[in-house]
Amino acid sequence: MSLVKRCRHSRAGVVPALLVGALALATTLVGGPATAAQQGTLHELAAAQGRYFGSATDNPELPDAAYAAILGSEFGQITPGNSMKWDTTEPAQGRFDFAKGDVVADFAQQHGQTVRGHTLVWHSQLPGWVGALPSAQVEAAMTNHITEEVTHYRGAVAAWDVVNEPFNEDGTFRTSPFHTAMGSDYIATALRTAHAADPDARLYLNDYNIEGLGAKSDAMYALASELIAEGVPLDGIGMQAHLAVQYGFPYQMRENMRRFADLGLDVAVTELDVRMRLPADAAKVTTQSSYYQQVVEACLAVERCVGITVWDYTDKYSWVPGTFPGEGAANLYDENLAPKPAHDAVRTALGGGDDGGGEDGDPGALKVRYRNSDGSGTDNQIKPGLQLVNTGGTAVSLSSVTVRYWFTGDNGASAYNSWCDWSPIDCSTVTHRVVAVATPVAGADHYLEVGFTTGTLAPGASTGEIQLRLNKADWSNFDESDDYSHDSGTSYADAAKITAYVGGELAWGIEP
Ligand code: 9MR
Repeated sequence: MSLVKRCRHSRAGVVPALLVGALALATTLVGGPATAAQQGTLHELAAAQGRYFGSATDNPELPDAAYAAILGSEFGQITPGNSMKWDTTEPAQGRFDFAKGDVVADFAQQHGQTVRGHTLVWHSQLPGWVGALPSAQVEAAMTNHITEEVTHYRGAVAAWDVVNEPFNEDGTFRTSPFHTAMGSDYIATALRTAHAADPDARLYLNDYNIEGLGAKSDAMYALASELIAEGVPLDGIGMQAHLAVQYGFPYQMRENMRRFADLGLDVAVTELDVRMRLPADAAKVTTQSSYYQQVVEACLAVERCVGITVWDYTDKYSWVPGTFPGEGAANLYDENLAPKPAHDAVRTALGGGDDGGGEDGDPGALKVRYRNSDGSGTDNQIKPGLQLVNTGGTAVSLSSVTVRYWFTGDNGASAYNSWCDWSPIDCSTVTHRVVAVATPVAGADHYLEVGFTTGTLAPGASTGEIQLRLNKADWSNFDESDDYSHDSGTSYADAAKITAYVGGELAWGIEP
């Protein structure tokens, strides 16, 4: 391993205090909240709040230069998704192989990041030889494995998930070769062994579905209380937080974190992602953003919550589609590495400005072009043709964009229908609905809201024409002449009275 132990490089905006042990201590790591709020990376924003913001990564992803650039700059902590697990590090008894884990640790060192080691003792990704051992030999194999791995990464790994996923959903202990051989004592033994190998590493128990109050987190709470009472070296609880929009937000996450903190433990969100059934739509994307935001808010509300790690930052390398067929879109960046609305929600929750896609604090450089495709301004339909153009230098994730065409309903029914008739980006990716303006103004008591379920607009690119149409449910006529966004031009031109938003923030045009 080429790591220079206990010595890390700093990078712009992060002082060298991002050292071993800083996971627990992270206090003022950047110049000041005002600067961070303007321009900070996710990690710098988190660091200004005394937290870290990290991502999982995996060896096959690191040669992807665009991916690695964001991983190395936006995040202050990384977790190897697979390469420190037992099947990789000790595939045959006594034969240790840390080559892949070292690649991740070296990446972290080069980018001034801390490492969460994942994971020492787990029933899964366990090489066959462990399960085949006679019970009487399992404890020695486990303690040897922990000692070798933790010693190897002394000074390079700040915190370890010593035991991963010890519980069943009902709070009973999960069966594993370790539990079979030692009963639940294997957990204390594992923690003591890890502590002996690296007294400076922060030692965690990590599990999923323990984010909210419930039977499983109660079991973790009881175990943690017991271990503390017995003087077992336990520093923190890792809450994986693999959430899904269709299952709701964990019940009272903040309270749950707080009760562990009240035991004197650190809490970390270790594997955050928020999946959904595909295809994504505006409602799911909004729910997802809100879940990400609520996790950040919960962590910031509990002093002992030391940081948040997302389980990789991009849909490009998510574990979700492979495990839950038909689900995905779980991460902060899309498959083209463009930030999604959830990214903006996290930034905002961390106290930063919503940058609407990562462009220097700007909500996004977009413009709307419009032509009137309606031969009559007094019939029962309104037919705007729209084009969205990226005028900036950074890709914009279309799922973070909405557009509003403002008009008046001219009495008649209050219910509307809207249609996308044709677009080269495919109408199935275009969402549209008519929304009543809460406080109507001249020229606008409604707007047609257009959104996108997917897609990325590269710098300079246009969506091409999106042919839209709307009518009242009673098919009564409009008088379009006084509509705020209406223009009689039948060729495409920039339209300042049609507004566009990135991550909910005005990015183009003037509202009525
Ligand atoms: O991200 C990991 C994925 O690449 C592996 O195929 C998978 C195998 O179990 O493990 C994934 O990571 C898991 C983590 O180690 C523990 N919590 C659940 C994670 C997602 O499955």
